[in-house]
Order: sequence, then C-alpha cells, then structure tokens
Amino acid sequence: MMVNIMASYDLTLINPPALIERPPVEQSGTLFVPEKLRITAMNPGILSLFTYLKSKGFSVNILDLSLDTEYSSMEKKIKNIDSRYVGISSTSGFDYLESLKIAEFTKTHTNAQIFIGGQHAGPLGELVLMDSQNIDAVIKFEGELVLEQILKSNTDNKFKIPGVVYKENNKIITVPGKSPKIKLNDLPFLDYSSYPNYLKFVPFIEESRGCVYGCNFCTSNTINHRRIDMKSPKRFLDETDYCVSLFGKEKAYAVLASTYGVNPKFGKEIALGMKKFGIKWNSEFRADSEWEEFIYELLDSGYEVVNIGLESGSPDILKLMGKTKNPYLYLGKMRKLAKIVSKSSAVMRSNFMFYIGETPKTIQETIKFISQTPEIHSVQFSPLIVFNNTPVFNNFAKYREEYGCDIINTEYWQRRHFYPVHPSKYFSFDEVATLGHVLEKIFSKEDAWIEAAKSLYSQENKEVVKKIKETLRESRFRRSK
Ligand code: B12
Repeated sequence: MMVNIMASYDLTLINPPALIERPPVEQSGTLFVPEKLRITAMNPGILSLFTYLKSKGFSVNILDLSLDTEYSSMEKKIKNIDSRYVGISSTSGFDYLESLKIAEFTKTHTNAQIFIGGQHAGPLGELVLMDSQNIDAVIKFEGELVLEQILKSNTDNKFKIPGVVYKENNKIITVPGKSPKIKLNDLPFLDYSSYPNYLKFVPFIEESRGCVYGCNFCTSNTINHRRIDMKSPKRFLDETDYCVSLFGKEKAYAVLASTYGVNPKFGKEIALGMKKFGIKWNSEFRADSEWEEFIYELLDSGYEVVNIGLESGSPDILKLMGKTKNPYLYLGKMRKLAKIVSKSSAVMRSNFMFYIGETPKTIQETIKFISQTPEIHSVQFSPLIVFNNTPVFNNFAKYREEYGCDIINTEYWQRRHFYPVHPSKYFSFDEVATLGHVLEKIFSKEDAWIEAAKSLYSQENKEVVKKIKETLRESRFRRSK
C-alpha cells in the first residue's frame, strides 16, 4: 500500500482506553478497576517514541484516547487524523480489544499505514495480524530505533527489520532476531509538555528498562530480550529536575523500573539526589535485591510507598513461580525490609498472587507470613493472569495435569489473549478472588492501601485526587461499586 506523502504528520501515536469492554468476572487484585473510575495515565512508551522521533526531525503527534468511554467518540477523533503512519500502543490485555477497534477506525477513515506495539501487543506478534486485517505491522520489542528506520525508508522493504511482523502477499512474516536497542542515556529528556493534558497525569520517569529476572508468569523480560539498561544517576536526576520544573512539587512521581536499584550504587546515588527536590515518589523493587545498600537514603528522600511484588509466603509456590531459588532467604529479607520501612513514614505494600498449585497449606503459609509480619501495611491479592508466550502459558498442559489448574478460556479472554486462572483442583478463580478481597481488607490499613493504589488515576489537582481516593475507599472497603 502507498503511504500518503501529503499528510500533515509523519506519525500519530495513539494511547487506547482500557476496558471499554468490561470483563465478565469478579474484579480483584490487578484486575480491579472500580466501575466509576478510569485508568488515567500517560503512556510512557508513546512519550519516549514521540520524544526520540521528534529529535530526529520527524513530525509526530499524540492522540490520547484513554479517557474515552465509548467507541463512537473515539471514531470521531480518529476521523481527523492526517498522518502517513499511525502507531497504537497496547500496554496490557486490558486495552487490546480497544486497540484493535482503533485500528479498524483508522483503516476506515484514513490512508495511514498502521503499526502496533507495546508490552501486550508486541509479544503477541503474529497473533495480532491474525486478529486484525487492519494492522500492517507489529513491532515486537522497543520501538524507537525501529520506527526511525521505518519512517526514514522509502522502499517496500521498510518492515524487514529484526523483531517486526508484517504481511507480504497475504502471508505473515516475522523477521527473526533482536531489534536494535536504544541506550537510555542517549534519549533526550522526555517531552512531557507535548503530551495532551500532561498535567492531568502522574509524572513518569524511567530509571531502567527491562528485567533480568525470569519469573515464569511475567512478560517484563520479553520486551528487552532479558536485558536491562539503566540511566546514569546524573542523567536520571537531571531529567527529574526538568520534570519537576514542569509538574511541580505537589504530585507523586512514579519512577519506572521493573526493579529499582539493580545497580545498588546507582540506587543510592539517585535516592540521595531525589531528596533535594522535596517531592514524593515511588518505584518498585524486589525483596531479594540489594536494597540494604540504599534503603535508608531512599526512606529519607520522599519515597512514599515501598512496593514489593512478593507474590507468595509459601516456599513451594515461590519456587514454582521461578521467583527465587532460595525462598527462605527471600522471605527473611522481606521481613527485615518491612521492619526497617515501618520505622519511616513510608507505606509498606506487598503484592501477592494466587498461583498455580495453591493448596490449603500454601495459602495458610502466605496468611501466616503476613500475620507474622505486621509491619506490612497494605496487601494486594491478584489471581494469576496468564499472558501469551510466558513459560507458564507454554507449560500449561503439564501444570493442568499436575495441579488441576485451568485457564478461563471464554471468548472474551481469548479475544484479549489474557487469561485468568482457576489455580488448582482446590480453588476456583472466583474463590480466590473473594478470598483476595477479604485478605486485603483484613491486612491493609485503608489509607495505606489507597495511597498505594492511586497511581493508576488522575492527579490533576488536589480535589480530583481526593475524589479518587474516596471512590477507591468506597468501592474497596465499603462494598459499593
Ligand atoms: C508504567 C506501567 C503502567 C502505567 C502506564 C500504562 C501505559 N499506558 O503505558 C499504568 C500504571 C497506568 C499501568 C496500568 C496497567 N498495567 Co502496567 N505497567 C507499567 C510498567 C511498570 C512500565 C511500562 C513502561 O511504561 N515502561 C517504559 C516504556 C518506555 O516502555 P514500554 O511501555 O515497553 O514502551 C516501549 C515498547 O513497548 C514499544 N512500544 C510501546 N508502545 C508502542 C507503540 C508502537 C506503535 C510501537 C511501534 C512500539 C511501542 O516502544 C516503547 C519504547 O521502546 C510495566 C512493567 C514494566 N516494568 O515494564 C507494567 C505492565 C506493562 N502493566 C501491566 C498490567 C497488567 C497493567 C494493568 C492491567 C494493571 C492494573 N490493573 O492496574 C493496567 C492496564 C493499563 C492499560 N492501559 O491497559 C503488565 C502487562 C502484561 C500484559 N501482557 O498484559 C506489565 C508488563 C506488568 C507485568 N509484568 O505484569 N501500567
């Protein structure tokens, strides 16, 4: 297909809304978004692509549809697109159907060629092109250098780049190999103020990209081929300084990392540097990372929620998850961490998952762990969601035989390629969802739970934040929707 060379823009990047089509199951843990709230976050992937491509001289704009609640309003906005290319970013299974709808509207109303990428659509690869006739290519991994190459190219070969999936004569072709990877230190500072309504959102700053761990349920290591790239502390702090000059000191800043401080020296230097900004900020790290090297500096720097994906208190389940080979050391480090955090003003939050193979004994071990670690102020319990191409997805038949687990394989989830799970012969999805609700209420202090949950939603001003917190409190702790 010919691209429209007369178009006003080279590329329009689109952030889809999540969950226009709501799931037909009880929402809990990571699946929990109250009826009255919408996820309101800028899309950092899109912002990074935008910033980089603009710095290379391309004309790019961003269409953020995350607050749209109906397909009809999205269609109206998409009709106005005047670009050679349109790139859609699908972060999670929650926005995938909505992304496909955006592709359909774009194909109907414009002449743009359409790509899709992001942490959900990327790893799906060929499946996306089987799901949609409207998408021309899937970019499986990081997008900056790949999009630059595509936008520069005038030939029909423009998609022949490692990590790109495209159609040729109705055949789906995946170009093998790892896509070129940008160095985070070489990226210009994110161009936040070009993001539509940027002051509505939680400011995001990337500390690192990628994950070196290999948890069997997670996709975080796929997008970067299990490599990690970290910004130098100086680069990170300079960018934060710039970001604070735009967003001010009232907002809570989210520092993006699969594991903050993988290089603990960097973790310490960044924490020391953050103090001078006088802001509140958060990130995530693992219980068994080298947090001893930076924890006191972190707690003295405005760090407000220590968010740990502990996942389980059961040694057997932790091993099955591939979370750690040494569960006793891992759980011991979590206890130590919680004790230290409890002496600060930060919230100690721990996330748990009901995993494949849970038995009454493993659940009891997790409950016992939390009871015996009262310094944990807030817990979140999620049922396992199985993502395409993760080890747990690929080995599911074996697990089914061994543990009696099953995926909820209805049309809704098949279309999203995102499967909730009945964890074992002992527990159904609904049972663990209900149990998760109860455990969250028993073991969380309300304010701490809400503080930790608020980063998914708008931070436009104090009034908005207050209202969101009230809605979260009502829907989580007062049994209203
Ligand atoms: C920040 C973040 C969020 C933010 C912002 C989301 C957003 N719109 O980007 C918030 C808090 C809102 C959020 C919400 C959720 N998230 Co989230 N989130 C993350 C996190 C921590 C970082 C992602 C990130 O921004 N990285 C930095 C940017 C620069 O990287 P990137 O997004 O990968 O973008 C690059 C490439 O993917 C690619 N790319 C991205 N878009 C596009 C588009 C095109 C056209 C191209 C070519 C390339 C491209 O190029 C980018 C630059 O190289 C990841 C985990 C992690 N550590 O990576 C989870 C993660 C993406 N989230 C996840 C989930 C499950 C959710 C929620 C469902 C959880 C919930 N209930 O709260 C919701 C759903 C949101 C939605 N819109 O669907 C899962 C997704 C798994 C899956 N396959 O579905 C992840 C992987 C965490 C995990 N391991 O489980 N999330």
